[in-house]
Amino acid sequence: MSFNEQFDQHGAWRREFALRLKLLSEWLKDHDLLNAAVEERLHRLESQVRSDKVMVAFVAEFSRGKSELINAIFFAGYGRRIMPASAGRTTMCPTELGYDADVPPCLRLLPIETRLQTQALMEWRMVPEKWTRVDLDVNDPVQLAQALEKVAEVRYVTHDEARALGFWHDDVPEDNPRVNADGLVEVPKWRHALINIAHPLLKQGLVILDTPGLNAIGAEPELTVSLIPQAHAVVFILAADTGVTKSDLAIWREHLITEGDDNEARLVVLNKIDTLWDALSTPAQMEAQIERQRATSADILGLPLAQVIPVSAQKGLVAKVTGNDELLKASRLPGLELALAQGVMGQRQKILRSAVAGGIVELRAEAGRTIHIRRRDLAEQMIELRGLRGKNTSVIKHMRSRIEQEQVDFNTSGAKIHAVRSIHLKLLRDVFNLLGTPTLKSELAQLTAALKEPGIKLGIKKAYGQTFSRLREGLQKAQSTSAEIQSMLAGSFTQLNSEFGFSLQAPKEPEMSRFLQDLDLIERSHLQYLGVGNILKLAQPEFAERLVRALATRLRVVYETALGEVELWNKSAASQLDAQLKERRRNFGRRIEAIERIQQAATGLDERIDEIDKNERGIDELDSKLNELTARLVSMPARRGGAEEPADAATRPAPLSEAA
Ligand SMILES: Nc1nc2c(ncn2[C@@H]2O[C@H](COP(=O)(O)OP(=O)(O)OP(=O)(O)O)[C@@H](O)[C@H]2O)c(=O)[nH]1
Ligand SMILES: [Mg+2]
Repeated sequence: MSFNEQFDQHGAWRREFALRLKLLSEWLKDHDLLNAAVEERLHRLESQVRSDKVMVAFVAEFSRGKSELINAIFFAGYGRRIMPASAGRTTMCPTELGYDADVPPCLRLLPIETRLQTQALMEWRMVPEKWTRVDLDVNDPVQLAQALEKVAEVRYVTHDEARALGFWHDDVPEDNPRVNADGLVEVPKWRHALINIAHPLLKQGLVILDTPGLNAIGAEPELTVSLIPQAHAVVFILAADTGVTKSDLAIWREHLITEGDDNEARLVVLNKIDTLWDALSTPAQMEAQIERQRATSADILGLPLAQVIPVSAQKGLVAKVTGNDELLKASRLPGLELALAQGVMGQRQKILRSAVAGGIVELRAEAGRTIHIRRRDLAEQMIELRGLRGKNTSVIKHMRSRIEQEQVDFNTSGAKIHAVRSIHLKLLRDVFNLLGTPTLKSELAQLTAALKEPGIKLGIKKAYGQTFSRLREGLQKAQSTSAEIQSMLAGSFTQLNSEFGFSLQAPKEPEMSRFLQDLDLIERSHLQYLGVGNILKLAQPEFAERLVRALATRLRVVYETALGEVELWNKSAASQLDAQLKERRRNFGRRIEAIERIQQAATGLDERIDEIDKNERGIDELDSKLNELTARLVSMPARRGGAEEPADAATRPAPLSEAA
């Protein structure tokens, strides 16, 4: 299966999931099972699946064929070359291709001068008016390709300007860009490009990142510290004829290997194998040559052989455009697509599916609890009413006053429940503080100040280390406070359960270890970036600030996610209480109403018992329907599934209409 097919399939799965989730939510609403926690959970699942993005980054020295490979894999359908690809330096700025339904098809370009300001790239994304916009006509491949030529545009500036923009370093002259006859330095005209087109794969959440060669990557710290580390897959490209050169190795070290990472999501492409095709050699000789280059490259980069894939991007593109199957086979492009589809994408999809399955299980438990209370209430009423059989009016009257007394007692116990809530909220506020924006802001202000200190170059690791260890401490504190809240809740829930016959269950507190891991990864990418020569740039005004702002945008995402989980946890606990209180109040109402009817007519009792009997059966049906609807969401297989899922007719979900 090609990358495109695998992605299509994933898209189909997501659409089906969204539909089924909507049906489930309507069904829950119809049966009054939609409490705040369930609603929040549904909302999260929906947005998790809808907004799931998969970013594949193409990184390499200039002219290795990144853009050509993107054309060959994703855009051959346009019948021509779409991304500019030519000899020498072509792509001058990082270029992200994706799809956002709220924006018309366009190319947006952020001027390079924005680098003179401290805002992080992520922050510029929120300021659309600073970007130059070019509308794109997706039905006109010629216009499309012409417009995209802009990512190759350059400007000529003085040495001072080049220095200020971060492209000129007196201490590392070999990395400096070209100077023209007038003594002006060639720099990219744009800092970043965003292409928004409704390409079928992009519509399904694929984001492609094309990057420029060495110097230009180094000039944008966010590429190293944010964009590339966050990509779900990185394709690193070498030329088959040269193998791993010194500058290839520099890029690999600076951007692609992460200490402690298994580098599983890295694919190395040995491109341009057609340059080894030679009429005087036998196919076996050519094959042996390719295999040799492959083995050497894998060895130098420290990767398993299977992660190094030889292709010819250019011949692959030509073959697809002209429909030449033989050439396509010779280009070996399908082999790369397979590796991308099964390895990287397959992995990513598995993660999403298992996360979603976990959410569904929680949702089932939350909705199931309400069903459980209803069933218990019915059982109690049944006992109560059976006990009234054959009893005289005074017994019935007595029963009524007992229920009313119980109701009064229950209402006054509201104070106890209120007390539980308020202690809970107080502790929760501590957790919110630990994870809130002001805490993060003050930490990062300290780091900026430390980095700006003269002579920091040697102490930089320490400055980062201190900041990160404080951040870690904060997360650990949040974890222990959450554990405290959890055990407090568990205690008071047990008490309420025995006192009022509730079935409250304190939900497990969120696990902070995932966020601690995120911190590690972020710290590593920063240290790695600073470790490879870029430390010199710290001498530059604003560089430290820019770096910390890039750090802040990444950390913010981690903290917001953590905070979101704490909120969900809180909602789950609070809404359980609310739901049980509500059901109990309703139950009192029903019991009194039943007694009233019995008091009025002699036949009332048997009718009521029958009714409860019927209601109990209704509850059983409700429960099994809930099981069915949630189980279907969890076990929904991928059509013609990935290797791990069965996809035969028997396990395939029934048509959607049946679920209604
Ligand atoms: N023979 C041959 N040439 C290729 C192949 N892939 C790319 N090229 C050529 O190599 C040149 C560079 O390709 P690009 O796609 O522009 O390379 P890039 O890595 O994007 O380079 P920058 O944008 O400058 O960073 C172009 O002339 C391509 O046509 C290939 O498989 N075989
Ligand atoms: Mg390019």
